[in-house]
Amino acid sequence: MSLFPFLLLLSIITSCASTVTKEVENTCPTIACGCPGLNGFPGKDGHDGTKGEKGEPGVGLRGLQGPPGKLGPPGPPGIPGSKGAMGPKGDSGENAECDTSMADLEIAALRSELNRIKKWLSFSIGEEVGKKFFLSSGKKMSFDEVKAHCANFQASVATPKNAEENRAIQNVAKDVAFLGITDEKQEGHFVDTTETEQHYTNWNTGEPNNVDSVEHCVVILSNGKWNDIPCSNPFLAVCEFSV
Ligand SMILES: [Ca+2]
Ligand SMILES: [Ca+2]
Repeated sequence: MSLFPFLLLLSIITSCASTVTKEVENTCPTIACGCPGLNGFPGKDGHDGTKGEKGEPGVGLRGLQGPPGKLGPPGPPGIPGSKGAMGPKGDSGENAECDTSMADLEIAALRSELNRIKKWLSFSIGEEVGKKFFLSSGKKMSFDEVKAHCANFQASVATPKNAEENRAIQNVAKDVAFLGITDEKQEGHFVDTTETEQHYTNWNTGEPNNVDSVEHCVVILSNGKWNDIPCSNPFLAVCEFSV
């Protein structure tokens, strides 16, 4: 066998190897010398990088505001607030006039009833003259006791200011009775129980005589005439009531 072809092939390989060695040394890509390889698979994703800074607002137009959302469910009741200050008194109600009318009717009814009672009393034991009504308890007592007795009934001792009243007291008493007239504070100066001078008088003959200088009270006799007597003597109590 001839060695020529073998030597020729060896020469080519050596030449090529020499050329490759030189190009590698000259950073020549290996691909220039051989067939290109297949591309490898993509590598795995890397880890997320750090969050970047907030960017600048965009320059586009802002969109229109959307419609309001649906009404949410009612919340739980809140804590009761503190009590407020009391307000001013209100106006009278519509029934005030009605109440007043009822009160007027009741007063009118009471007055009517009172007048009926007064007529019964006048018919039996009392006497009414003008705005005075005279009544006797039929009891005899001292002048101070008569004053207290009448005051106990919101009345005063009968004191005639004219002949008509004197006649009414005479009719009620039917006996000797005290009048609300004295000269205890100043002898001979007769005043009524309010210390007002007594102008009307109806003295009996020879009176007032102030016997023994102790007669400082006044009584009405059965004939309607007056006599001054000691205040401590007991006589009928006749009281006068305002009507
Ligand atoms: Ca006297
Ligand atoms: Ca006398």
